[in-house]
Amino acid sequence: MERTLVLVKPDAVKRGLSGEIIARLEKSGLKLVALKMLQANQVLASKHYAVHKERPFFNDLIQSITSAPIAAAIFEGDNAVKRARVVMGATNPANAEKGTIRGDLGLSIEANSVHGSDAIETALFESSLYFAECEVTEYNRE
Ligand code: 3AN
Repeated sequence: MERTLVLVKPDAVKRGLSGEIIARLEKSGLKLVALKMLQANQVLASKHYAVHKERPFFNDLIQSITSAPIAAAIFEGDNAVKRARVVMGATNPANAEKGTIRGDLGLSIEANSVHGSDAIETALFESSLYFAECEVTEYNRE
């Protein structure tokens, strides 16, 4: 069974959209198996975004993800990585379709409300940054 890591980013937490974003993913049929709020520090954020280290926007990315709390979640389901990204929409809200999280709620490419893992291996790595194994639950969704 596939899992993916989702982060409700600071811009969305601050606008009171954590519940709505998690609800949209649940309503898509994905099963919520882990959930917490935290404020990421530099070390955690740098590990998460290490792949973007050479990009010009790296420092801004670290600054923004650590600027306020995030809501971290793991969703499970067949094809969870891809399905979560479809619900989220394109990275840049300007290109994201209406009806997607970023299309409806995203403010800009920096403040795009939500992060979702982009591959199964990335999801495993990112999930391990935010959750201990004992924090990931098992139950039958009805
Ligand atoms: P996604 O999160 O959709 O997989 P990535 O991995 O390409 O997108 O980018 C990671 C994050 O970096 C994005 N969520 C976005 O907030 C930020 N980002 C991506 N491209 C840019 C850019 N050109 N300028 C500023 N921030 C960017």
